[in-house]
Amino acid sequence: MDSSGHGMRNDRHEHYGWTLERFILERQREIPGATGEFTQLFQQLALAGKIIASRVNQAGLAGLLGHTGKTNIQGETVQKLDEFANRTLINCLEAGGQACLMASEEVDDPIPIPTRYPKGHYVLMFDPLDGSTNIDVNIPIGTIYSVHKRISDVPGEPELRDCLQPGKSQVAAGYIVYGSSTMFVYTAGDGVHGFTLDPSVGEFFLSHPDIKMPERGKIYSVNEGNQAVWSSGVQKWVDWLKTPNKADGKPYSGRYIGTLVADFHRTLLKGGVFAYPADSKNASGKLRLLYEAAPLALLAKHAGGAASTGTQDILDVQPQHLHQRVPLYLGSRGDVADAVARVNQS
Ligand code: AFP
Repeated sequence: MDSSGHGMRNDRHEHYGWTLERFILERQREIPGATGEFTQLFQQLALAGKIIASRVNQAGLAGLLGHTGKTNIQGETVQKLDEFANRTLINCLEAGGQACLMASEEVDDPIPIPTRYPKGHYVLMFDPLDGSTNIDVNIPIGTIYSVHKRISDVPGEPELRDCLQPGKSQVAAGYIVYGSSTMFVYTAGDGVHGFTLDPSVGEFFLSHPDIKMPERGKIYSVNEGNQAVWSSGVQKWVDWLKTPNKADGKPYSGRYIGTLVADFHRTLLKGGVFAYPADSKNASGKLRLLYEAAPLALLAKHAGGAASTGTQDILDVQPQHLHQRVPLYLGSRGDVADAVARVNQS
């Protein structure tokens, strides 16, 4: 029996047949009073992921490359696949009866559930297609999602404050990465688990149970094109990472994909540190708290890693508005601790 208590050994053959749905269902059965609503929410998320993966794979053939001509609330160009992914997530989740409110990187305000559908307890926030500037060049992209329980009174309409909860209140979070294979990774507070899509069967199968991030890694991931606008603390930290003065006499290796999901997926499996620091042009960095930093911080925490703004645990940050940005240092616990100590030195 492994640490999950589910009688599964860390042996891929032992997992064969364990779909995402079965895995979540079995875990929910162990929770007294669980209604199945959470399992159904994840079925809908997985369905959206499969539809988006299928379109991503065919994008060059289906006329889905390129932009729509619109700009989103972030001032970024909306790609055709951004719009498709956003619509797919809303369509799959609004009718299920598990969500009461949604929010998306692509939509200015919270997205209500149409009155014709029942409302559940969950608040779902997502970045429908992270890394969209990489779509046209066939580099991995992803979907990030964050799940909270509503805090406003029932009955009554859900409110903005249901979205503006700190990361530590998330009941689940995860991502879907559309890479050389499509993977669905999630945590509901009991470990971090990864599932790989078998496109011939159309199911996500358990492939990476109970992922643990190494305590330290050998890779740093940051956009060094921003060096001129970094604080001297950030510059010195990155210089230190590149200096061969570590215990093994080697510098860290640099890897930067420019899709947060893909850079995080590598960091989760191999360890190291990803950063998008504040800089003199963007006092809060670039990445969004609610549907980028906070969900990945929850995954990092439950895999043994850490996430910080440089001065505060990401999971403790109280959001003030929906599309708030936040500086981010994310990854192996030891590497994030080094980053926090060094970027704060003058
Ligand atoms: P896009 O979705 O606009 O490509 O932005 C991706 C992203 O939000 C995140 O996925 C990357 O880590 C980060 O921005 C890359 O930003 P830079 O291009 O400034 O390095």
